[in-house]
Order: sequence, then structure tokens, then C-alpha cells
Amino acid sequence: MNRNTLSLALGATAVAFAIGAGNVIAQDLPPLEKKDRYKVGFSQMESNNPWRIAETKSFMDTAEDCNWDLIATDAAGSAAKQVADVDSMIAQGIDVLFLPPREEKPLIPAVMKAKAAGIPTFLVDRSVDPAVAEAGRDYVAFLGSDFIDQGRRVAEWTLENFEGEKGIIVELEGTTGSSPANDRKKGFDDVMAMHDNMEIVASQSGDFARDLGRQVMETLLQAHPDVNIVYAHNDEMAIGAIQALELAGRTPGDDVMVVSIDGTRDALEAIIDGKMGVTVESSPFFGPLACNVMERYIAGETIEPWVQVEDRIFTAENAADHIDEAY
Ligand code: GYE
Repeated sequence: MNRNTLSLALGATAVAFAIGAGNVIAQDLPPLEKKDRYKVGFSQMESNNPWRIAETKSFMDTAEDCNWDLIATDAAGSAAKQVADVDSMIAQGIDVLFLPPREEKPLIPAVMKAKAAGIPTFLVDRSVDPAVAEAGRDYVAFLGSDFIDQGRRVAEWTLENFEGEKGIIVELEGTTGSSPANDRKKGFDDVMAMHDNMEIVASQSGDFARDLGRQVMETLLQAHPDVNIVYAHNDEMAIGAIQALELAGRTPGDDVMVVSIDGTRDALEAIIDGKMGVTVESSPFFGPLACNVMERYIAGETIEPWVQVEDRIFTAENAADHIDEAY
């Protein structure tokens, strides 16, 4: 049996396959027929921060241009509700699902139910556990950033700009079990592990939320009053940390360096004010990309498993140039 017949033998549901460099990739996924309008599901995980609000708005703004009848839900920070939201969208007969899975494992059932219902799913901004669910087989593709690289870039900027003898680092992690928290930690920690003058003295989750970031920072400051670098996995927690530091009489930007990821308006302002050093971009504006990838899928293209988003970096050198486009 040659490669072609092998891929066709995968079953009647194998709708497209590509032959490149000797590989056969079966895209064992339902096709999307050409229609005038599509019922599109967008299952948001929470709306307690500007990043999530900007992402939902981006999908809403795109709906008109892309001929979507958009059904958007908000799981209010609960993975269980997000699974139930997807269930209800399937029952409402959506043609396609855009899903930012709050956590890597608890959202697997939602991906599998959509697959069983014959609905092509695109993961946006976060991914699921690759050992269990796979792009090209269980869902079409992941649209998003390289989170390991984001963490690495924050670490490299910190190494280049930290002026003290020894870095005493507190790390504020994102939502436990989420792909950006796992990968932003790995990228940053692996670089720091190679430098003897850098020590991560505490690493704790602030759930990607400003208020929890502030509370966790308050507690960690008592145990580690000598902290001089704070790495937050997102800007909201970085802003919370700045509030805690100032309350404790510290001067962020002077006696403690604060570094983070996203590129929100508040973070760019903190950089302009000299309180924050860097934020590596993680854009929430997924609507137009979602429209484009969906159109390629409708046209029968095999979509690459990871549609990667390129991220910029914001520092005192360029923050003011980007404040107008910030959210
Ligand atoms: O950095 C954060 C948001 O999944 C990339 O989630 C996203 C992250 C983003 O709540 O602020």
C-alpha cells in the first residue's frame, strides 16, 4: 500500500490530505460547506480583565465582515461552565467553534464533544493537552502565540537590563493548568536556571487576575522583603504587584524591576511612568485571524496545526508610540 492509499484508508471521514516532504497528513475533520452565513460559536472563559474584553470585542467586530451569526458565551472563570457553554452551542447548531480553553485538561471534553458532533473547532489564544487532543485530528488548529518564547524574551530582557549584583525573583504565575502559565514559566525559568546570579525565590499563581496578583504579592513580600525582580505572567498581575509594592513602601522601576507579558494600556502607561520595565506582546485581537483561517478551511485548504502569532516587545523606547492602539 503506498502513502496515498494508506491515508485514504483512514476512513471516509478523512476529507483532505496533503503530501509534503514525504509526509502524509490526514485531516480527519469535517469539511465546512460554502454558505452565505455561518453560525459561529465563541466560548469566552471569563471577562474580568481588559485582555478578555478586547478579545470578545474583536470577535464581535469581525462578525459583520465575515458573515457570522455569532453566539458568544462567558464562562465567568469556570472550566465546568465553559464545557457546558460549548454543549449548549452544539445544541444550538453552530457550524464552527472558536474556543479559548481556560485550562489544558478540563476543556478536552468540550473539544471531543464538538468533534463528535461534526463541528470543526479552532482553539484560540490557549491550547489543550497535546498528549490527549491533537490538532488536525481532534480539532483543526491552534491560533496563538509561542508562550515559551514570550517567557524566554522577558528573561533575556531582564538579564540585559538588571543592574544589581544578585536578582531575587518573585514569579506570579497565570491560571494553574493553563497553557500560557505552563509555557511562560518554562521559557523564563529555563533561561534563569543558566544564570547563577538569578534566583527565583517564590513562584505562585495569581490566576492572571489583578486583585489576586496584588494579594499574592503582598503575602510573598512578607516572606521575601529583599525581592528586586517581579516576573508576572500577564500585565494584570503585574499592575496588582505594583500596587502591593507601593503599599509596602517600595519603588517599582527603581528598587524593584517589574516585567511581564500582554501589552495592555495600563502596562504601557506603567512603562511610560517608569514603574514597569518590559511587556512582551500577546495580542487579544483574534477576530480577523479567525475569519481568515476559517475561510481557508472552507476553501478546502489543510490548515497548519499551529497558526502562530508574532509578538512585539514594548519598553520605554516605544511604549508611547503604541499607547493609542492599546486596550
Ligand atoms: O496573556 C492573559 C489572558 O491566554 C494568551 O490569558 C492568553 C492569556 C493572556 O487572560 O492576560
